[in-house]
Amino acid sequence: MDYKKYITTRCAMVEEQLSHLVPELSTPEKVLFQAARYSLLNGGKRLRPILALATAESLGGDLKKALTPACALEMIHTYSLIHDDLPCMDDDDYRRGKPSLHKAYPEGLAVLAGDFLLTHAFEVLTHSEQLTADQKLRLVQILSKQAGGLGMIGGQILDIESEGKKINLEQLRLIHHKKTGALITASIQFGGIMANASDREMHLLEQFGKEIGLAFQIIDDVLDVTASEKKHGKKVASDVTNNKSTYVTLLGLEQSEAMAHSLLNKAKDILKQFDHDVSLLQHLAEIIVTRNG
Ligand code: GRG
Repeated sequence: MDYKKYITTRCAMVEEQLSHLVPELSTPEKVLFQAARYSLLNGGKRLRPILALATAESLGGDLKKALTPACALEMIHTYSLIHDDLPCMDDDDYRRGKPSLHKAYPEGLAVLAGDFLLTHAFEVLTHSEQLTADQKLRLVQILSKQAGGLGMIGGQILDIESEGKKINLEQLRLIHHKKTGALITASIQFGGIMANASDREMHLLEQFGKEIGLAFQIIDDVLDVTASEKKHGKKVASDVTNNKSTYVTLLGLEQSEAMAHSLLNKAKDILKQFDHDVSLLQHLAEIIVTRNG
């Protein structure tokens, strides 16, 4: 399989569907939709939807049916970035090389655009005609748990509480598991639900998601230090200037990369337990760990 082509084609499908799900309006609410589209259609990697689609396709699910749930994941991801950039959070002026939403639009509108994308993710999930009622329920359960108070938002709170404090590796692992890993795990679980995976497969998918979710964040910490400002779309080493503990500040670059590779190996071992051909997932996991931007 041409993996590069797989990513490009799925990325284009996701972007087309996102544009359809959050359209340009001519009603009085149009500025809200415009602001949401500014962030949503602003050239992210689309990692989470691609992981969901790849998991669904690898396990025999239907690509078209999986598209809207995959987009719901990207809406949640985008809302988290919009809110994370706000002055009351990380106060980042740039995202993906462009002004953050609250810099391009009034701050209150940025808050509301984030709120809208969070709410809209659940609306599109429950309206998705091609899903069974059971699938919709399970997707809503997974997304609300992984993005919620003990998942992504919980991770953000732990992160805020840890600022300026010395934390150990175990505390940092927990923050990353929740803040970043939970939504990546949800993406993999979404693929399983769309493919009607067995309980055993769902369990394996969850374990796989946890390993690559953490590996993704460790590499993000590494790239924060090593990547150029242009490639990463934000100030280099912003974690360090923000006085945040990261894998790199706790372990150094070399050991952080080694840890990400060790997680990748664990993830690959989990994939070996599937009866289906899951080589696509293996390659995506490798890309996550070896990426340079
Ligand atoms: C609910 C306010 C709020 C925050 C939740 C997820 C999160 C916590 C904040 C987002 C900020 C952040 C740096 C999270 C770590 C995860 C991460 C590396 C996000 C960037 O994801 P990519 O690289 O982004 O997939 P693109 O731009 O490619 O979509």
